[in-house]
Amino acid sequence: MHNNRTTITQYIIEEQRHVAGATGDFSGLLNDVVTACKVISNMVNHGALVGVLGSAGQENVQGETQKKLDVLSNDVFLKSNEWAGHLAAMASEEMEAIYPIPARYPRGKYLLTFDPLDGSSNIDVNVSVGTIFSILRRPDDTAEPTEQDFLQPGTEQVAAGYALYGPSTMMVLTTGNGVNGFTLDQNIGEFILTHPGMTIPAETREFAINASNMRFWEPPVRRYVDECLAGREGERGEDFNMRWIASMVAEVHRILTRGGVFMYPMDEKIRAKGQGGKLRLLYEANPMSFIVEQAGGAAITGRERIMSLQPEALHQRVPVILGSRNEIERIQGYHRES
Ligand code: AHM
Ligand code: MG
Repeated sequence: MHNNRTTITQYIIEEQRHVAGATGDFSGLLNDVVTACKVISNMVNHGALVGVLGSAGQENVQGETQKKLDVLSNDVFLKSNEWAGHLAAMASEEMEAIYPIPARYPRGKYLLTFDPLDGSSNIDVNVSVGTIFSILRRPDDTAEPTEQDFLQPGTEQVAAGYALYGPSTMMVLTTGNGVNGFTLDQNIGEFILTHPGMTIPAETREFAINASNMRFWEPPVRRYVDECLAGREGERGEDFNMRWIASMVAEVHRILTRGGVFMYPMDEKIRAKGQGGKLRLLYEANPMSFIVEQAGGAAITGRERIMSLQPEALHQRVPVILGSRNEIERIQGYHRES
């Protein structure tokens, strides 16, 4: 029975065969990333179980456990990906500075950025979390890797993906040739291709936004959401459904599965903090935009395409509005009119 199933390893190697001049470096790197996600999946299951069962002193222990899981996941990613010689450096949402590959290992031509445990505030309530990653080519093979090397627009990404630690653990991947989804078979410890050629329906009647920020929203976002909420009686003439998981990986996965719109837009509260948005360009916005666009959707800041932005800093934050193409075009139109 297993012979009829495509494992992620097999998929990665077969993909590589279509790339002229491929050396196996990229396949090796993706395999290491997959291994890291399997280890994190295992840790998350264990951590959530401890959290759910804890009673006395739950808050303290939970607080520490959660923090520990963020740090542990980060460490797993570093350790899994530093040794093989495919990378020159890594950058993570959890680390202030970039992580050049230590001198005891060979250095390769790729750069890896990641958010090791996105939505980690959901851990203590046993709701889905995920890992997001992106692979870039190193612009200059000779010099010591620098932060500047990572400041490439999203259009330069070689691959991006996420692992979703939900009721089942899934890995969703793009190498710029569509989007494929894999489910972890816990019995054999392998991701199996279960969702080939994932596409986002262009039409949707479902949106996701943290509505507690409504009073801070800018007019175009308010206009869009007001119309959705007006439903059948309003301008759209149809009822809309709403979801908010507070776990971007789970939201994007839902959109890849049945369509929808996800928004973490610019608002007055974010602006007052002097930030450019809530979500990080290099670890969250760009990889998710690459996946969403490859699945036929769209991803914008409001006015601009996210993947066209020239990053200015490693931890830069941007507004994110992504999902079903027709709705995103409508929201972009509202921004242009305002
Ligand atoms: P994190 O990287 O610190 O986990 O934050 C990112 C998460 C996203 O997954 C999610 O969309 C968002 O933060 C939720 O924010 P909020 O709690 O404001 O609704
Ligand atoms: Mg995050």
